[in-house]
Amino acid sequence: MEIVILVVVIAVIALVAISGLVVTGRRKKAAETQQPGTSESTTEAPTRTVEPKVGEETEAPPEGARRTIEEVGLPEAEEAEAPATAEAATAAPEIETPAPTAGRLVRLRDRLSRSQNSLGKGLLTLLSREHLDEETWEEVEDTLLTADVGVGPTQELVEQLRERVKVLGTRTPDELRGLLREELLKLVGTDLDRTVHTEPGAEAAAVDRPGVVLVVGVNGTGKTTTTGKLARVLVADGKSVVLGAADTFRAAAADQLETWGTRVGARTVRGPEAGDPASVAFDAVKQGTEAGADVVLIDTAGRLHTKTGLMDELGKVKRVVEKQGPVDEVLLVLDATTGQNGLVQARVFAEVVDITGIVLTKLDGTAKGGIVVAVQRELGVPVKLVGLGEGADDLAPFEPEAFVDALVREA
Ligand SMILES: Nc1nc2c(ncn2[C@@H]2O[C@H](COP(=O)(O)OP(=O)(O)O)[C@@H](O)[C@H]2O)c(=O)[nH]1
Ligand SMILES: [Mg+2]
Repeated sequence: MEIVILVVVIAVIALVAISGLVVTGRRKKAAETQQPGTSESTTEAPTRTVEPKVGEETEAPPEGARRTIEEVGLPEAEEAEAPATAEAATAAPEIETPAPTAGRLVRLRDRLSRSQNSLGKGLLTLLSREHLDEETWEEVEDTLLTADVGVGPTQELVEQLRERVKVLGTRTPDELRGLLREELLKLVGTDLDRTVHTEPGAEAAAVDRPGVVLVVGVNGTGKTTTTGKLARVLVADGKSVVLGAADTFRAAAADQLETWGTRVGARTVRGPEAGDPASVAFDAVKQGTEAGADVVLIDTAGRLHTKTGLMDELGKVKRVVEKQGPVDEVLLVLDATTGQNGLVQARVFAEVVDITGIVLTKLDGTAKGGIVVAVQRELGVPVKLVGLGEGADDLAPFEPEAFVDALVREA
């Protein structure tokens, strides 16, 4: 008898629970698309609710939370009713007009010379000494090394200067300035191709695809900022841009990129938090191609926690994108203030992907501009862009002459 009552009670409870699930189930449908599979098994749930915190460097994001390429298509319904579109209907977002890009480095050179002046001034002061003895040359060497020029290039420069100063005999400050300018320019290099390749390669004529740029680098170096600034540069040049938020490690990263995009009217393709970066990158290129965009810029996560993790992820992003066509430019973003550490990072990234250009950020906050020379030597890849501040238009094409002029110009 008691057993019968017990069975009846359990049955009633079960019925109530099931009907409750059905009702709320409908309401939760949208939410469930964001966390696929949470209802299929409760035993696995705890691993899925572990979400990465900002700045956390896990070796591998929780696999369970990842989506496949097909699944990424799902959130479209949510996107349709996203506040951004609703906003657009009520008040068109204000689209900014970025500053022209020509001659930016010259306009921003004050930022550069304020921090770099010590290098040029220091060298000129030393070279103006009446007697250039061994000790002075050592000081010249130290000055260059302190500015992160690197051992090899420093020795070359000192050798050249010694030779030319000897030939010069008497030295006027102007002569010295000219000489130093020439020699520094040789080190920086004037014949490298510093164009950021945002145009699709020749093969694209048949396929009609956008140019694809991949932005890589360690967290905090300025990747997202640079991607945003670059989008502005391209928009200012009359191009249509689609952004890919392949840093899926934290939602804030995609938001940050989207904010940059919205400001210039560029669309941002994003995926679920902790989703597969490669599928977001794939989607961005796909959507960019369908929309007939000129350029797709892909921002990535830079967790340099383990080299293998990075290799797997970044290598995969590139490979997956390449299923639709080549990547036209791989920009490595380096924080100029990190000095030698930046060079170590550069080396690791170069092993993972073929870097085609370097972006040196935060040159406004360091006197170690010599890193331009060192990193080019290290990777055999030119510095193409420099970041000179946090402002939206503080990204400049790297021009060797303007850079060296800023180093040696009279204060
Ligand atoms: N002063 C200065 N700050 C920069 C520059 N580029 C980026 N930043 C700042 O560096 C911080 C990290 O940038 P972010 O783009 O989020 O780095 P990410 O983690 O590589 O994507 C932000 O506070 C940026 O404003 C630059 O050229 N100069
Ligand atoms: Mg970022």
